[in-house]
This record gives sequence, structure tokens and C-alpha cells, in this order.
Amino acid sequence: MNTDDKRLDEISKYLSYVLRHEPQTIGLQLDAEGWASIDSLITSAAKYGRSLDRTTIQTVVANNDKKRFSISDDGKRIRAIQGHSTPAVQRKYSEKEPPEVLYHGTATRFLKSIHELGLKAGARHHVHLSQDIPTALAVGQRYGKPAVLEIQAMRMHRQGFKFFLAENGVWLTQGVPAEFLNTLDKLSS
Ligand code: HQG
Repeated sequence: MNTDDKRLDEISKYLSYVLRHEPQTIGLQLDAEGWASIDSLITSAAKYGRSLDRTTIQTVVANNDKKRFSISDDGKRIRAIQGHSTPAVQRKYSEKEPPEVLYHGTATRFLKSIHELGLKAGARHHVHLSQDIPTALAVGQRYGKPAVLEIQAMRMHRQGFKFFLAENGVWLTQGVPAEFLNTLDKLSS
């Protein structure tokens, strides 16, 4: 990563922190749909020693590898699309019929507990699922030796569980009972 990319990556992490998890640490207001005024974000961040400007924010949003953020059509507001843990936000996502299976990446050390208790949302508002195995594998690698779970999403859906598709392609659901998941034993890594 060159110096510029590193800087943008670091700002992306900062935006994730304040727009998903801890807006109150810089006194930033988010509405229930997760939106913050970009002007307020710049002013609040500056008060806590972080210099941001509109162009940099736009660059981070446009180039973000996982499309984590979006800017409102009028250009005035920004939000994280998913991944929130702050109670200030209760986003409404569009409910969608899932594909037959979805995947969840995790670390091998969590498997025993997951197979006992099912997948729990933890601090975030939803369990995050992906449509493909490589994405799940990358998510699992964040926590150590990765494992990928296959979720019987359509079977859950038929039994009344709700699935949501965030605007950036991440699938969300409240939780996955253990009976709907199994660990894939052949991973390419
Ligand atoms: C695990 C990142 C034990 C779960 C990623 C995960 C994703 C359990 C961890 C997004 C459990 C929660 C979300 C149980 C779940 N027992 N462990 N019963 N149920 N877990 O970070 O899905 O880069 O809240 O497997 O790429 O890892 O931030 O969720 O390991 O898309 O945009 O508890 O965050 O995206 O961890 O990651 P997380 P996640 P960003």
C-alpha cells in the first residue's frame, strides 16, 4: 500500500468507528437511518484533533473496497451502510428472499460455540453473511485461522426468518440457529 492508500485506509477505519460504533465520542449525531451531516462530521472530528475535508471523505467513500459508506443524493450527509453497533441507529433494510445458501466466515476457535448456540449478532445489529465463499473466508481471516459456515438460508426463509440485503451486497439476518448451519471442511487456504 502506498502512503496515500494508507492514509485513506486509516480514514476509512476512523469513519467506521464514528459512523458505526461510537459517534458520541466526537459528539456526532446520527439519525435512525445512520445519516450524519458531513459538515458536522468535519467540525466534530476537528474538535477532537482529526482533520478531514469534503474531498478526502468523498474519495474514501468512492474508493472503499467494500463500499462501506454512502453519501446522500444532495451530497450533504454520509452514513455507514451496515455493520452498526450504536443504538442510535436502527436502519431499515430491504427484506429479500435469499439464495438457497449463504456463507459466514469466522475463526475455527468459535466453531464449537457457534454449533452449540447458533450464530449471534454480538455487538452488531445483525449477523453478516455473504453470497460467496472467498468473501466469507476473508471475513474469517480477520480473527485467526478461518472457517466458513454454509447457511441454509432459503430453508430459514421458508420457516419465517427474515433476510435483508444491504445496498453494498452484504446479507443480514438477526441470527442463525445451529440447525441451519454446517462447517465447510474443504477450504482452499
Ligand atoms: C462470531 C467486517 C462464538 C462471528 C467483515 C464473528 C464483515 C460467535 C464474531 C462485518 C457466535 C462477531 C462483520 C457464537 C457469532 N459463539 N462466536 N455463538 N456467533 N460468532 O465483527 O461477521 O471490514 O461482529 O462468527 O468483513 O466477523 O468492518 O462480525 O467472528 O462484513 O466493513 O462472533 O465486518 O466488515 O464479529 O464481521 P463481528 P463479522 P468491515
